Amino acid sequence: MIHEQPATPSYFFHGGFIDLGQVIKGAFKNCWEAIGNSKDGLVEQWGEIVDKIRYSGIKGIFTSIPNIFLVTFYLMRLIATAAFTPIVCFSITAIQIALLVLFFLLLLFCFLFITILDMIYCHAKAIASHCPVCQSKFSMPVYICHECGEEHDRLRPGYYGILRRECDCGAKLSTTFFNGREKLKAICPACKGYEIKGGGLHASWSIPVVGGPNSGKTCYINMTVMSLEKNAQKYNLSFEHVKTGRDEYEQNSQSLLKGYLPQKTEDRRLNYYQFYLTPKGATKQQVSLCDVAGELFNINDVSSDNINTQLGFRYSNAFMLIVDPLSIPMYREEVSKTTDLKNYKGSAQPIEEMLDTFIRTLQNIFGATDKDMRNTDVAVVFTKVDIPGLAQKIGDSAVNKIAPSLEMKVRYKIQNELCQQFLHEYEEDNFYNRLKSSFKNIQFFTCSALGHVKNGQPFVASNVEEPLLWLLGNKSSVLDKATKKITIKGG
Ligand SMILES: Nc1nc2c(ncn2[C@@H]2O[C@H](COP(=O)(O)OP(=O)(O)OP(=O)(O)O)[C@@H](O)[C@H]2O)c(=O)[nH]1
Ligand SMILES: [Mg+2]
Ligand SMILES: [Zn+2]
Ligand SMILES: [Zn+2]
Repeated sequence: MIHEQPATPSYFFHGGFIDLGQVIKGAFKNCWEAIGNSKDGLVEQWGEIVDKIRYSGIKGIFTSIPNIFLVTFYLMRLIATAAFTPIVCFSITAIQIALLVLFFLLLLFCFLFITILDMIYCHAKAIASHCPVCQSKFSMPVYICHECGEEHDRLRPGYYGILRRECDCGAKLSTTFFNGREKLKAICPACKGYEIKGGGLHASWSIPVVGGPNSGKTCYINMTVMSLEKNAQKYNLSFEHVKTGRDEYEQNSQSLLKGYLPQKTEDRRLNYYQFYLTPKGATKQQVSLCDVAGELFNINDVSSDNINTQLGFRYSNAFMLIVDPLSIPMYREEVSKTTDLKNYKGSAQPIEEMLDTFIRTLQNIFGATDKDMRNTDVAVVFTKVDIPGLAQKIGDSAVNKIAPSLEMKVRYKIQNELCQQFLHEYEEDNFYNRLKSSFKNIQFFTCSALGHVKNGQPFVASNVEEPLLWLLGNKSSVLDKATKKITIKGG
C-alpha cells in the first residue's frame, strides 16, 4: 500500500504508464484514419460514376473515366491500408512498447538496486536514533522540506521517486543517504518534538544505568563522559557531546572538576546523556547513557512516573547495573568499624530489591522474553572502590595479584570470580544467582567515579570507561575494533 506523501508521484510509476497508453492509442488512431479516408474516397468516386451514367448514359461512361481511375486508386489504397497499415502500425507500436518496457525494466532494476542498497546500508551500519524526549527508537526520522517545511515521514526510494522526490512545493529532496538525505532537518517521528542530529545518519546505542538512590549513578555517568571527552583522541576516537537540552552534563562536569558533587537526581524520567564516540572514518556512533532517580527501582514505588512508564528500558541495547558496595549490609557494617562512611553516602536500598524491580519491569511490563533477557549484555559495576581496602578485595590490585598478565579474557574471568566471591562472602548470593539466571552475558567491573570523598580537590575517576566500552564493543562492530585495544587494564 502506498502511504500518501506531500510529493508528486514519480514519472516512472505514474506518468510513464499513461504515456505507454497514449502511444498505443495514437498509433491505432492513425491506422483507422487511413482506412476511413480510403473508404470515404472510394464511396464518393463510385457515387459520381453512378450519377454520371444515370444522367448521361453511354456518354457518362467516358466522362467518368477519371473517376474510374480514382475508384481503382482508392480501392487499392483501401486494400493496402486494411491489409498492411495495421501490420506496420502494430510493428511500430510493438517496437515503441518494447523500448518503453525495456526502459521501465531498466528503471525498475535501478529502483530495486537502490532500495536494496539503501536497506543493506542502513542495516549494516545499524542506523537508528534514540529520542531523549519521548524515549522511542526508530531508524527513519521525519524529514522536513527545506523550502516549505512540509513533513515527509517516509523519505526513501519508492512511488514518489527513486533517488529524489519532488515535494508539493517543487523542491527536490534526496531519498537516500548516498545522495544527501541526512542534510535535511530530521525530527523524531513519535513525538515530533526533538530534532535528530546529523539527519539521523548514525548508529545509536542506548544504555540505561540502573541502581538504587545514592548508589553513584550520576557521578559515574558524568565522570565517564568527562573521561571519554578527555581521552577519546588518545584512543583514535572522536568525541562530541550532543546538546539535547535534557541532561545536566555541563553543570555537573563543571562542579565535579572543582570538587563539588552533583545534585541528587530528582527526575523520574530517563535522562539521556548523549554523545558521539566514533572511530576515524566510520559511521557516527551515538551513545546514550540514561540516568534516573534511584527511587525508580524501589519495589513499593507507586508514583505516576514509576518505572513502568519509562519506555527507554524497552528500546535499550544493553544495561549497566551500578552496585554500591555500601548497600551490602554485612560489608557496610564491617567497613564502618575502620572507616567513617558518612562521606561515601552509602545507598540504603538492598541490591537484590533493585535488581528484582528492574527484571520484573523488563519481563512483565515490557514483555522481554527469556530469550531477550539471555541475549542482553549487562555490565555490573561496583563503584566507590576508593573505600579503603576494597581495591585489594575486588579492584585492580586484586586482579593484578592473581593475573598480572595483560590477557584481557583472563583478567575479565578473574574479575568475575572476585566479585562473585565478594557477594558470597557478604551474603548476597541471591543477588548473584538472580543475575546469572536472568542474563547470560554478564561482566563484573570495579571503578571509582570520584577517586576520593569530597575534600575540596577535583575528583579523579579510575576505570570508569571500561564497562561502557565493553558494552559498546559487544553491540557495535566498528567500536569493537576500536575498543579492543583500550579495554585492557595496566598490569
Ligand atoms: N568516595 C566515593 N563516593 C562516591 C562515588 N560515587 C558516588 N559517591 C558518593 O555517593 C553519592 C551519591 O552519588 P550519586 O551519583 O549522586 O548517586 P545516584 O545513584 O545518582 O543517586 P540518585 O540520584 O539519588 O539516584 C555522591 O554524592 C558521593 O558522595 C565514588 O566513586 N567514590
Ligand atoms: Mg543521580
Ligand atoms: Zn516543500
Ligand atoms: Zn521523540
